[in-house]
Amino acid sequence: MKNLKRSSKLVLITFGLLIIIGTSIFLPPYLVSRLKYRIPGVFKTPDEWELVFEDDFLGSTLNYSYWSKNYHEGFPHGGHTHNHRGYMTEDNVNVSNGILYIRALNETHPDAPPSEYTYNQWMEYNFTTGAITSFGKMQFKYGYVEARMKMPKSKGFWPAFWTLPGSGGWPPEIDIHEFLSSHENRFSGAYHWGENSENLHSYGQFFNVDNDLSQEYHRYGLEWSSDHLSWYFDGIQVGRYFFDINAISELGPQYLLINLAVGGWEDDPDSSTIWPAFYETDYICIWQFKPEFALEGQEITFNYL
Ligand SMILES: [Ca+2]
Repeated sequence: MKNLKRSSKLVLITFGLLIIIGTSIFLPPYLVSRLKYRIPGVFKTPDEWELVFEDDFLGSTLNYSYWSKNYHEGFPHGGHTHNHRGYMTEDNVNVSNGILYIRALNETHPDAPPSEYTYNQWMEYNFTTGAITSFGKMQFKYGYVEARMKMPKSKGFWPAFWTLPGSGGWPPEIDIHEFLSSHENRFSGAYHWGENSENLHSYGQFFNVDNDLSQEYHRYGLEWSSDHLSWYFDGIQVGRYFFDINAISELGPQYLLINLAVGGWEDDPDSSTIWPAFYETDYICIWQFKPEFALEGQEITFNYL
C-alpha cells in the first residue's frame, strides 16, 4: 500500500508540474504575469506583502485617528442618511469585546427630518442606525483589504463594507461586500465608475454560499491592483475577476465605509424583523505589496491624513 501511495503521489506531482510548466509556455506573457495575482498573495506569497493597516476594535471606544462616526457633511442629505430609511446616530456605533457593533433600532429619531426623496422614492426615517468612515483620516490605493464580519439577522437590513474616493465625490465606488438580509446565504460585490451619476457604469456579482451569514463571522476581502479587482470570501476568491483596466484607472486613493442601512435596496422591515439588529466587525486589515513586488508603474499608496 505504501508503495502504491508513493507512486500515486509521484504521478500527481509530475502531473502538477506539467500543468505549471505547460501553463507558463502556452499562455501569452500578459496572462502569465497576471497568474501571480490570481493567488491571493497574503495567503500564498506572504513574503511579498506587508500589513499596512489593522484595527481589531480593542478597547471601549472607536479609534478616532482612523474613523469617524456617521457620514461626513458632504454626503447626500447632510450625512444623516444615504439611500435608506435609517437615520444615523453616533449612539448606534459602539466598540466592546474586540468588536465594532453597528446597531439598528426600531425607533424614529427626534431629529430625523420628514420624508425625503432618495433612491428614486420618498422615504421616511422610521429607524435609527449608524456608520463609520475613514474619510479625511485614512485612505489607500491598491492592496488587499479584508474585514471579518457577522451580518444582521432577519428582514430589512442592508449592511455594506465599501469605498469612496478620498478626494470626495462619487463615482467611483467599490463595494467590497453588501448583504441583503432577506437572503442570508448570499452577498454581493460591485464596482461603479463613470464621469458622473448620469454616465454611470456598474459591474456586480452575487455570491451564493452554503453558510447563513448572520450566524457566524466570515472574512470578506477585496484585492485591488492596477489591472484587476477580485472579491474573496474566507480567503478564497469568489466569482469572476474584473479586468477593465480603463475603468480601474478611474480609482484614486479610497477611504473605507461600514454602514448598516435599513430598507433601501433590501425590503423594508416588517413584523417578522428582529430588533435590535447588529452588524458586527471583528477586524479590518489592509495589506499591500512591498514596493519591490509592485507591478511596473503601479503606485501603491497608504496615508493617514
Ligand atoms: Ca477584534
